[in-house]
Amino acid sequence: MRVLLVNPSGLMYSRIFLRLEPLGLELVAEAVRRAGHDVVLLDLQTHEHGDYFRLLESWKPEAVGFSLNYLANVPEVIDLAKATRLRLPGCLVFVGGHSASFTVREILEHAGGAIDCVVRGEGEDTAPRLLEAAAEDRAGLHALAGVSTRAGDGPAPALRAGLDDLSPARELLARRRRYFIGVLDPCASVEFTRGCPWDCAFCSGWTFYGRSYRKVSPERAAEDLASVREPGVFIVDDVAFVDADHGYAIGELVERRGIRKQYYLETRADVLLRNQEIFRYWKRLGLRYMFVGLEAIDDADLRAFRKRTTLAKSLEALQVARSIGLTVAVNVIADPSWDEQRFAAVREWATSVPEIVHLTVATPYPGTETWHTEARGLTTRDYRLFDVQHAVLPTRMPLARFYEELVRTQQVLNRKHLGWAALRATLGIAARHLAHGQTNFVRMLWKFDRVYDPALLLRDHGRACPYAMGLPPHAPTSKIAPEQLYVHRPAAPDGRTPDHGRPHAP
Ligand code: B12
Ligand code: SF4
Repeated sequence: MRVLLVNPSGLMYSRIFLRLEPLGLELVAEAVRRAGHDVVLLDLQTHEHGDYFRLLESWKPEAVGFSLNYLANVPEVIDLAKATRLRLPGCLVFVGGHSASFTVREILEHAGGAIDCVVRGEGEDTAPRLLEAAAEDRAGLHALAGVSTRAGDGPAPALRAGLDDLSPARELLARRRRYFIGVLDPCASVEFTRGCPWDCAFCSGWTFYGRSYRKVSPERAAEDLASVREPGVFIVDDVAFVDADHGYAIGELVERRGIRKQYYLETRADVLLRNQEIFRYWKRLGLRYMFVGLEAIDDADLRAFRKRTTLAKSLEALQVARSIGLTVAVNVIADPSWDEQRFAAVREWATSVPEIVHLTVATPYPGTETWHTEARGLTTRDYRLFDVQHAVLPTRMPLARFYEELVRTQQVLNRKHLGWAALRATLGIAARHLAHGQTNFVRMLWKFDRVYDPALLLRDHGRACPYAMGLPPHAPTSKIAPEQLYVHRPAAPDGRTPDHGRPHAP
């Protein structure tokens, strides 16, 4: 079959700080290719919708699969699916990815028949099975594990037996030089582990994988790194180096093979504190930048998020990162209940520390616990606003004021780390990038004010809402059994995945 796999456009965040390759979709592409299909991969972060339609016209794919990791991309994907159905009525249209797995019924409903099915959970095993089954009988697809159609839901998908058998089909992506994160320009992505053993209330990282945590073997991880051509590498793991021994085992192979890269990773403050030495070791191997999900600068908020750490630990972790010589970006979650004083306190703190402080807005997402406790208070059901930059819950201050304070606080980051200040600090690096024709980093330095603008944020709320998100099926509750949120279910003691069907019906 001719199979076209598509990643949707970038969101607000990726208009400035980063743009990264769709690693999950590349893995699905490799699995589909191995099953004998012709695969084309198109990333709309680096291409236009016009390129997509031209491909439909010229290549006439028999199947199109969209990746939907981000909720804010739902309307775009639904509209593309509808346009695809009109142009190629017989084409199999399917959708997979993180957010798609938590909004199955809504997506199928909005598409009104333009999407044949949604793949829930990991796509590497399910997508080839789906294509094989679709060639025989499209009416029975909902019998497949991890597949949902308008006719029903197949059983819960099994977790993949291992993560070592596939390498991402990186070479299928054109315009790879457009992927970057900060000064790592260009930058590729790699995966060392999958899943997260914690259970933060606002996060769906753990519910997607049924709170499982799996490792790529050190040999496979090193092999993948060796095959990467870019000098920068983003490690996509939710929490890097939870298992220090695993990190050492990969690192030793990286050393032995003489692999030299610059790395960016994300981790938790408590993991950094507990496993300091592994971070020091990777600094020697090229680790430069680290993102720490601080989330709050007081203990009450940390408890509310069930972050299972304290502010003292977070601040100590920042000290450790500084002592290792790493550049650290942290995230703080702005709550809609914040007033001027609270924003001012965060501004003061952000100005006083050397770290890059990002501010995102508390957003209940399907698949999280907060979705079940807070979704009823939503002020909008427009998917496009669920990008952690917009306020989707009632704000204590008038919304316009909230955005003014939010952007004013985000401006600290702009003042400290972007514009001329950043250019002066990175003159050598910037000159080298430009000499190699890499302009992503230098261009990002002056984009802040065009993207982060209170008036633009407010204006987005006034747009007509093309598709309204569904709400949780029951009354708000303070507690929901985690298993009800899982897409993948942990294996039963006998090693089999329980066959329960989809986690929660809308
Ligand atoms: C790495 C990462 C990023 C990276 C790069 C992501 C990228 N290029 O795709 C960066 C740092 C850029 C990023 C940014 C953001 N992220 Co992010 N990110 C992640 C993270 C940690 C891992 C994603 C990943 O690469 N996983 C590894 C690959 C192998 O898995 P995968 O992509 O999920 O793909 C598998 C399946 O989903 C499925 N699949 C995927 N696509 C398809 C397509 C088809 C057809 C099929 C069949 C299957 C399929 O099969 C794949 C293989 O098993 C996830 C959390 C998580 N654990 O999923 C959050 C996550 C996806 N991000 C999230 C958020 C909120 C953001 C931001 C909005 C944050 C912000 N501060 O603004 C931005 C938006 C960026 C944008 N799109 O423009 C949320 C999404 C919430 C939501 N429901 O929308 C998540 C779930 C984190 C969370 N804790 O809640 N992110
Ligand atoms: S926020 Fe981070 S630590 Fe918490 S569950 Fe999500 S991925 Fe894990």
